[in-house]
Amino acid sequence: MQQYHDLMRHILDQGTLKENRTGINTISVFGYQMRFNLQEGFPLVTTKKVHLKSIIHELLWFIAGDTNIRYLVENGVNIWNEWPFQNYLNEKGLSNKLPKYSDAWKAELQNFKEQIITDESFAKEWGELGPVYGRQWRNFEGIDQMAQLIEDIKRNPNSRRHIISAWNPKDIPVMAKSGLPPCHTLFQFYVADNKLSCQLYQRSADVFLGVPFNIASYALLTMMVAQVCDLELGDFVHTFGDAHLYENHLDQTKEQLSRNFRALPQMKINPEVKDFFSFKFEDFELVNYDPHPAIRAQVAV
Ligand code: DHF
Ligand code: TMP
Repeated sequence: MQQYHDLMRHILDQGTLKENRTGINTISVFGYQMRFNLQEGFPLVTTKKVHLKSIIHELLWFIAGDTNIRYLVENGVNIWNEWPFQNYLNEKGLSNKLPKYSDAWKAELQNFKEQIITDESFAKEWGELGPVYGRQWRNFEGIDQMAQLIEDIKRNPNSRRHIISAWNPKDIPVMAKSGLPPCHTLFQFYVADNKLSCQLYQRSADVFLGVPFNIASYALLTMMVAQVCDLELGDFVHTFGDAHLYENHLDQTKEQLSRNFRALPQMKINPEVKDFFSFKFEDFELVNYDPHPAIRAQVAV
């Protein structure tokens, strides 16, 4: 995880102060690349505890083509709640009455989550993030990019066209309403020496909160594709546009940088699964993960 720490240090040393739509400023750099050899272990950050369960469920949710937070909330994954909740407060005219993170706001969020789980029509109306990742991966203007990609890798591994784009210009204004235009924008697979590599272009990266999730998610996706295509593991290459640290994450970042690395864990995937769309949560097991304690930080909505 040296590379992740190098990125945080690089931003602290070289970053420029920048304003953005969230109201919390960042220090930011433009253009950066990391590379993880997936044979060296599963690249899950060890200098703070990262909640892998959320990452696995989120990835399975993308792959299923789902864009409603209901599946996530049902499975105890709360990483996407605040965007539809904010939209709900705005539409109901409540956003001024409930200051963010106040006790009343927290109680209303709890109530919102319960309604998402118990009331299907409420979930349909308020839990939808719009045409985000799941939709674009599985149904980009009618194209199932994910299914085509798996077939193409099997049939023509040497192709230089193994690409999935979540960036659909027509849908960007709709996504901006209840969710976010995709941060992990485009990814490409590459086969050489019977090994599968993946490169992600991430246009915008919250390096303290989002990036540990993004690395683990794409590492896992690469392992799943490799398994169903009978390939060995190569590299995950992570390329960034605007890579930033929010100002309210700087103390946490310095705390994390003061910690020592630990050995990477291993990810075990049920070897029986040969159909990409049949993976279930129970097919994944992380072993030997011994991280430092979690470090809390607030996400900029
Ligand atoms: N907006 C911003 N500003 N940053 C993000 O990283 C981000 N990520 C999104 C959506 N919008 C975003 C989706 N992914 C957390 C991690 C990833 C994520 C959203 C939120 C997060 O809050 N992680 C905490 C708690 C994890 C948990 O409860 O499972 C963490 O400490 O890692
Ligand atoms: P933006 O749309 O204004 O760029 O804001 C998106 C923020 O969310 C930005 O800080 C990047 C962050 N983010 C990640 O780092 N990883 C993710 O997977 C997602 C969805 C968002």
